[in-house]
Amino acid sequence: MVTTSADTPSAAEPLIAPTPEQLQWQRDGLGVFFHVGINTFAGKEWSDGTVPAHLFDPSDLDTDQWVRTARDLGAKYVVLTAKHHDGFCLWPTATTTYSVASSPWKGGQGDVVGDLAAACRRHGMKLGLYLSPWDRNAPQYEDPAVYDEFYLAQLRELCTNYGELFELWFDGAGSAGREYAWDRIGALIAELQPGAMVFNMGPATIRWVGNEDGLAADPCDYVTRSTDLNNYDPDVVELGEARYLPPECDVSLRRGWFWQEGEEPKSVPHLLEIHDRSLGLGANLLLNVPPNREGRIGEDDAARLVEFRAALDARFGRPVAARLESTMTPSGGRVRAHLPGVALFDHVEIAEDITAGQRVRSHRVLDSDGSVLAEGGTIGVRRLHRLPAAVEAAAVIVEVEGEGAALTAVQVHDATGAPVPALPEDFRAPTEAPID
Ligand code: FUL
Repeated sequence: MVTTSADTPSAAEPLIAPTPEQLQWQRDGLGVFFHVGINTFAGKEWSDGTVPAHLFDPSDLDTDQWVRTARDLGAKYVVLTAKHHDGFCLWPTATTTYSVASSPWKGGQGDVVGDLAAACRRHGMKLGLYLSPWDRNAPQYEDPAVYDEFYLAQLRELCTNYGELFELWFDGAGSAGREYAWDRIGALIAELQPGAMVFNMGPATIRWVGNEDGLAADPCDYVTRSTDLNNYDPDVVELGEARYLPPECDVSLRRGWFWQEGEEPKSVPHLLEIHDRSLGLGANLLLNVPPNREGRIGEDDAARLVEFRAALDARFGRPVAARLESTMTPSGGRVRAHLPGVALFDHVEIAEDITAGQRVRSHRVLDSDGSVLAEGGTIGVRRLHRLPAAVEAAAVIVEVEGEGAALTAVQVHDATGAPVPALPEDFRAPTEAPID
């Protein structure tokens, strides 16, 4: 059911355990999004399905370079726009001629999805695919029953021919008011890719965080009764029941999702802020790094990611892990985290045991004198606190509230010398639909 009233997450939600696949996906944390397609060559964010297929002609498409770039950033998975809203397919589908098979690239014999799947296998990277439900090229789109068959056939090709998929991305843009054959889509995924995470629509197992700035909020609840449909319509999808759907924060390295002339990668301080407010709040981060018209990650983007990785390593590359001594009560408790000795630190990272569900509702980090160093709501798979000033101590205390809660790890980081980033004034992505 779709309504336009947001559902506020409640502390009284039932305890729901993640599946092993959800838990793994949450632990993996960081993914890289690749938006590439006919729009890359048309210089558009959205196109309407009429841009001729012959424009798709990358001169040096190199999926190994994409995957190496993602791997070197620390990503555990990648997601490719196999088909965006324009309907152009990056694999030689039997369902339409609007695909790479009608392009001059590799003489019409190429398969971007296949190349990326092979590169992922070579580099130990997990693969996700985005298949836009909204299709502006397929004439069948006007007839839902016919389009459902067409879409299911496309999904079957992707779920059959490219090995194990880690994530299937169903983008709600353009789909306000439209119902798809979610029962059959769910059955097909259960048959062919039962381990894949399903993004935000139909038989979803993960959800969109609700903005395209890459930012989660506190509390970062894993159990919800509703999801936001897309960035352009106010629709909220009511699920009718509480479900375990951890959020994924998506954001582009550049202003647009597709590579566009003249755009620049976000600054390292901006990327660090995104890191702390997505992964650091217990959400996943899917950072879009769009291949250019050569079919490569451009040098400026690749260099920025290397700088970002170096900045992360400078902050979090030398963690000091604590030994935990817990005194728990049924409603929460107190964990004394003993460091191996006196340490200087300015970040504290905490992880909660979420195997049976997310339990911590609020928490405080104290020093041995009882002074509050940091406080917040949820902890979840990971929670990062940036302290206002560096602290020298041999232990910290974490007080938690939440029935049956338990912590699995506390570690501290010394980012001394690494400047604390500030979020740029103009950090927000445009929320209006891109102009064709
Ligand atoms: C949006 C789409 O309309 C954008 O083009 C992009 O694919 C983004 C990830 O999702 O809703």
